[in-house]
Amino acid sequence: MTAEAFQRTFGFTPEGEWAAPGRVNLIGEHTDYNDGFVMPFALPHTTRATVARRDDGLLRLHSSDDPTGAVTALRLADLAPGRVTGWTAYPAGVLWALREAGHHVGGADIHYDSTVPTGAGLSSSAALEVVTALALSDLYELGLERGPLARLCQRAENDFVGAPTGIMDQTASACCAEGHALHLDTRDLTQRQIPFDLAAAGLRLLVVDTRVKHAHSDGAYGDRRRGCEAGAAALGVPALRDIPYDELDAALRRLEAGGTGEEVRRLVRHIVTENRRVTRVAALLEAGDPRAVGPLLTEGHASLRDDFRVSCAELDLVVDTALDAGALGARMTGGGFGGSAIVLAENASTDKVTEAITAAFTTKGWAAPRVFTATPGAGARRIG
Ligand code: GAF
Repeated sequence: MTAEAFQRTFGFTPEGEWAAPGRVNLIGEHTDYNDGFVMPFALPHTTRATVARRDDGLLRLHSSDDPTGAVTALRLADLAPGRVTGWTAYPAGVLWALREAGHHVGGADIHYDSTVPTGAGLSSSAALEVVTALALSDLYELGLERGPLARLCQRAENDFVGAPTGIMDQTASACCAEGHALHLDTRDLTQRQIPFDLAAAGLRLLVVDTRVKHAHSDGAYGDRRRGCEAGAAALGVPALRDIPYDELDAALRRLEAGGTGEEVRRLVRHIVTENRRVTRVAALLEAGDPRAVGPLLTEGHASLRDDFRVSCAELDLVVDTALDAGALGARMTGGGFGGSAIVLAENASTDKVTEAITAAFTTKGWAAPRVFTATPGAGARRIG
């Protein structure tokens, strides 16, 4: 119980308890910083926060998952980008972003615990940000809507922590609904909740956490982002979202004729084809045909591997092995360079697929991946 852990840590009773989930992205990768479409769903795994307000301008943070067991105390007046490092930068960034946006937020004591796997590309940091923002919005009666709350958390991550991410993960954690995938237009933040009940169709979605995170991933994310922006600028559009699928070939020819290199042209092709895959997956799910989603997942992986170049040997091995073992489709999910892959499979073949993946990792001499079935859970909420 986090309330008991709060009591043990701070010596008094918290005012309430909140939860925010991690996410899996079904389709729409690296499209969110191109004003494009994404379709994540929330995991049942959550980060929980028990919270009490303080009136002395102090923020005290403690987490069951922090092996040091330390309570970090920060003065709100001292919060500034780059000044806080480690996991406490995420909640501190939320406090900073709230105050930057003009909200009257005082101090807080917060205890966290989490079942969201960390370093697995399943948005444990967004869950940490969103649960903090929701708790403070409720306690300080800020009345933040979920969309602006997600934006504020993105600001914390971009400007305080210094990671140039898009809006997908925070919106997924804040806005997803149980039993649904969230179709999000990252340009205007319009949302559609799409029923996503694979069990009813005799299917399962496996998450395969490779347990690797390659060191260059952070820098490579920024490189891809800059490459996409260069592509949009060369095409004279505000964002790659503005290149329709049926104009892709012409756009690529124009880029080549104008001297834009192959690397940027490949990034453009991924974003334009990926936006179309999101639209097609949404249509298939809405038409009640989830099996047909499989090949689009696999196509998305090939595009991320060959065009966007953010996959790695471990993710490719999961995808190839799952397909060989009879999966309907598979792809990496999240930013890439490690983290997790997803596998869509018939109920009856999930054991075979899981065993094949584990065996393939053993053959390579790699640690076994962690595999679980993902069901779409609820978005952030007050739980106590
Ligand atoms: C990471 C980022 F945080 C997201 O904004 C998104 O760009 C994703 O990578 C790739 O789709 O999770």
